Amino acid sequence: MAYPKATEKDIEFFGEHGWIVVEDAIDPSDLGPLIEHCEEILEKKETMAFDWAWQKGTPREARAFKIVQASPTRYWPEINESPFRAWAIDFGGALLGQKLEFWYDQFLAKPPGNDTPTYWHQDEGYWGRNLIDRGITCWMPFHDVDVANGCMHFIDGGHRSGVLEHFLHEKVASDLLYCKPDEKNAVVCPIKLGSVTFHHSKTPHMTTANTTGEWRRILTQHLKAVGTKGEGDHYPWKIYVNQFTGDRIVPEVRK
Ligand SMILES: O=C(O)CCC(=O)C(=O)O
Repeated sequence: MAYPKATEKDIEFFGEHGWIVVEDAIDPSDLGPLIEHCEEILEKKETMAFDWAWQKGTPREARAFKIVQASPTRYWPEINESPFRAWAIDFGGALLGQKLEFWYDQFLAKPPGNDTPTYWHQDEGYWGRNLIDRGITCWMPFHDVDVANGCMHFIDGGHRSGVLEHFLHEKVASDLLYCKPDEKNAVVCPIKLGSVTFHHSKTPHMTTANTTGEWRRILTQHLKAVGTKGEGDHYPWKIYVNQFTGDRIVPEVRK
């Protein structure tokens, strides 16, 4: 199947709302190798992944992996050659009106019966001011998603209201952040396998817990304007937690 081109209507919608659902964008048969690699991450999560919701008071070796977090392309760079990668860069670039490059990806998986949402946040809250209006994320599930297993929610138009204050969660030992947007403009985006969402780096978003009996598995592709430095010039709430070493690092330049 041919991957779609962004239409004028798509570009206009994204500019106004800061997010978009693209239905039937991805040929599910192109996901095979990625899904197999991510199965391996799940099997070896203790050594290959972080727990993005690592609870304080739980030793590193006993992490519950409420949100499995790993970057598959760092382990298998050939994922860069997948059709969904080139497509996301092109489509995302048209939406943002900037030439983009792939930055990094994240496999994010929530176990069956998981009680942990990915709280409201803005990607720029994690990335810092280097990325101001220069980033976009393509969120791609490996199966159908809805509120019951952790689909995407956005604050409609929230990319136009600046970066909100973010907070570290008092019960969480990882770098997980949250902000408190006005939820009256929240939109819920249940989507089918093959569909994706894109969101602007300033759009507040969250995903619900996975209350079903199956793993919730998705890939984020984070894209940035060509030539933009990586993350940096951080906000005061930013920390790094290296779960392979256990190091908790506060960046030097935070203001
Ligand atoms: O899928 C999730 O749980 C969260 C994804 C996310 O926050 C993102 O795509 O930026």
